[in-house]
Amino acid sequence: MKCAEILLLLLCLEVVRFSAFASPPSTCPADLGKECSGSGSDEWEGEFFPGIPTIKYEGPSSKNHLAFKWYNAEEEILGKKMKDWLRFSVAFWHTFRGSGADPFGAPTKFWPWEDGTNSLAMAKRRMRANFEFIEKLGVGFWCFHDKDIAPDGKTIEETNANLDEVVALAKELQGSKFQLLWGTAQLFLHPRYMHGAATSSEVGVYAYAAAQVKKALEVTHYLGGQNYVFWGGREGYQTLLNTDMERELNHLARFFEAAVAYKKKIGFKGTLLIEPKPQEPTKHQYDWDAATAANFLRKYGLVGEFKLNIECNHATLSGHSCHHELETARINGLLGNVDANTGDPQIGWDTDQFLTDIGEATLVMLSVVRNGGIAPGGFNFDAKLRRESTDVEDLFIAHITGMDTMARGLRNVAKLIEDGSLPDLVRKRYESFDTEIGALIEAGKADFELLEKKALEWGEPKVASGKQELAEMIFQSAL
Ligand code: XLS
Ligand code: NI
Ligand code: NI
Repeated sequence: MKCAEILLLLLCLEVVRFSAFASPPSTCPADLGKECSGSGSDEWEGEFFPGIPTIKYEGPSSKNHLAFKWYNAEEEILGKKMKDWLRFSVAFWHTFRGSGADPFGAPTKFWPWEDGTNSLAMAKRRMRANFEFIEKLGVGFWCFHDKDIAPDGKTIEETNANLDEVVALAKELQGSKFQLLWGTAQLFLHPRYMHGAATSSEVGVYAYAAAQVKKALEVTHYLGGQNYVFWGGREGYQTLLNTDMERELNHLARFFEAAVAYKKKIGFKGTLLIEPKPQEPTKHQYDWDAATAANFLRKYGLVGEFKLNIECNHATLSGHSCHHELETARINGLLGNVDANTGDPQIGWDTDQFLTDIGEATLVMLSVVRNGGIAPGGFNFDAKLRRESTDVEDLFIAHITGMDTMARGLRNVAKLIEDGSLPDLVRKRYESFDTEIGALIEAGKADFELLEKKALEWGEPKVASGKQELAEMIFQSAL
């Protein structure tokens, strides 16, 4: 391979990693600190989405692709309005910065309001488009990374000033109608973060990341954010041969402690969330899965300060189901938010597709209902259009299907609860523990001598069928 070809290949590989975070055909990529100029004005004539009506609920028989068939925001299910169970949120980075680029191809999305720049004017225009979008879609929440919404300046001060300008507009557009589900700092695109941010081997990078998170916490607080997310984009390693894992994990914990202290200092009441992911972009990320993150929080005495943001696609990458990750978080009192997306069974990476599998959505909602809901968390659509989907209306269709799928999941859980045979089956499996000796075991009062006495008395125990197929039959009949 010639040198130029190798360079091109490397560049392409970069594009896939950041495709969700890069701007559409831009001469000035986000976060590279270049000076960018756009058309100079954030004005936009008329609507961003002309011809798209406010999306309404029309019921399962509707053939209108711009209507909800299952999601009826005000309808009460299991004692709560659907909108309060689901608390849907649009992810700014996918919906407004997703370019459609992949390792082998350039961006494909050229939204009419984009002018091809990463200017401040463009950032403001995009923010206006965001609020028109969520209003028409009937979603109450949005999420962002600092770098999605405002261009970098030449210095930290200039970057912060740009962010302040866009955030002031966002606050105005939010009004009292919309809420920020969560904010986060993007600590993975810029080359300075190539070894990680809080786990970088360079102290200057650690400090830079701290300055960035400090600012992101401030603007999240200013926007009334209900949560703040830490996804450790490059907090991990490529090889242990050059890595002091113990030292890096200690640094990560110190970083989180400092974030907790600063949150308290500024009076931010939102929940801090860690979003586990096993790998990609690094070979091994420290927040591998829910159990690993829970263990980390316990080791460093951070339980009580953090919860988890479970992303379904990350769950499958870690070799678990989303249901497993949600249950692990739930039983540890750590279920905070869901990044509602899914992967592809044949592609082993974070494809960030909208979740459209009704069975999967029902399993997700089983955990959420058992948890009594996830407020102040919600369902953030960390999902993007396929590269080949290039119509503006595709943005609506994707979200509508994602929302309808979760709504069907919720409706199915209500059916399962009403029917009662699945919880009954589970309860029956454990009923031998409802006995006197079972209660002693569960209370931690049955020692080995007592249990040996019982075993001698009872002899060979009878073991009942697990009834898996029956459980599957009951589950499936609710779909
Ligand atoms: C990437 C993550 C990211 C976080 C926010 O895989 O899902 O999008 O949700 O930084
Ligand atoms: Ni995510
Ligand atoms: Ni992800």
